[in-house]
Amino acid sequence: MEKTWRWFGNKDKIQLNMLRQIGVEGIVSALHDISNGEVWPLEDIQEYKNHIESFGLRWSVVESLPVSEAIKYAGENRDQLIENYILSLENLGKAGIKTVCYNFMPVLDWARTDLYYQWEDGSSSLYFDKTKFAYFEINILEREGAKNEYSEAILSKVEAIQNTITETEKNELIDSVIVKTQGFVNGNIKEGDLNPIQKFKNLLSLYDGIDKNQLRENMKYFLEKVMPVCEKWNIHMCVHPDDPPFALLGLPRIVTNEEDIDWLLNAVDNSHNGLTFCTGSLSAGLHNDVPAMAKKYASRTKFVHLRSTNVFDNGDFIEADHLSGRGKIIEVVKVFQKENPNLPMRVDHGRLLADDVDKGYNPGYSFLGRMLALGQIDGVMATVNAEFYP
Ligand code: DNO
Repeated sequence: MEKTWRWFGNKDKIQLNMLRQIGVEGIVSALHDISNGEVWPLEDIQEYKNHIESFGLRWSVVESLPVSEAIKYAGENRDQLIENYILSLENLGKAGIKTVCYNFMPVLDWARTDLYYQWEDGSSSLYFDKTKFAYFEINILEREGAKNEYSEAILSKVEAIQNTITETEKNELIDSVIVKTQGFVNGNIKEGDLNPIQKFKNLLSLYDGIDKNQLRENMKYFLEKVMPVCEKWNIHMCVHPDDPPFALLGLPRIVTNEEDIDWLLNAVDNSHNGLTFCTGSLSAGLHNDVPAMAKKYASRTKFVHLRSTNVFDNGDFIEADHLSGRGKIIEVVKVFQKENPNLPMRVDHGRLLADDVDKGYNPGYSFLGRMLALGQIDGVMATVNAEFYP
């Protein structure tokens, strides 16, 4: 697979000249300064692409061209927003960029409660603490009905948190769940936004009355509209699985398991309607057998994210070392190296290691942590290649 790296543009603390030295071939990026819903102008795309190429790299994948909330909940202006999306795709096509990653998760792009969960060796990683998340939605968001979705055991722990949590810890939790993990991926809430909780509640209310079937219909509507421009320019739309792949905050989730993926690939049965196969997101659902899914969806997979997780009995999950855990990356690499050795792949989420600390990297996007993972996966790919393509 092509070794790619997610880069957040010139504001990224990791600069392009650092990447070729560690074996990176392609860049995964987006025009992060353009607001969600606006058209990406051809000149801006071209300029960004030239900049990447001047470092001997290529712009392999767009991640993400964000799907505006109103497209997902079918707001009044959805056709205009889809029209803008099509124009952005047209411009990407003209510039020769053919792989576009996006997601169809309502409100929250991805969810973690801890950004610096300490490992025994002093490094840290992202973590999803189910009890803290329950506390967030029950006591901070005060979401109606949230309590009914948790077991007695969790509810009593939530009460214990309520009795001991400090104001600082509370703000940190809000920041982790809806601010720090969202802004840098063009999510709904950014650092510096006033009253993020109220803003978040307003966003949630946009989905009142929208169930799983309705969200599926909205996704189908969107995909059917964008397929013609994708066919024209041979662009692959690659939906990212929901992270984590289970229901949260009472919102519908529609890319969580085989049944969902079968539905979406069949609903718009066009090879340009493809998948971002994210071993990390899928592995956080105990219902998913990741290597089996890789085999099943190999031909519709157009982009790969490699990371892994371990899920605990209490419902928490941690980002595992890339070669261990439920992601079963070694097996997955075998599947994709056989199917399509040119597939763009990026290592996803690394730990914060050694000198990474205090560099101010975006959560999950450390330098040394990802570099270590890329080295590990490079080794796996070389071993698999030696077997398959001697
Ligand atoms: C987080 C990422 C997500 C992902 C988008 C794709 O690290 O996995 O932000 O890029 O959901 O649209």
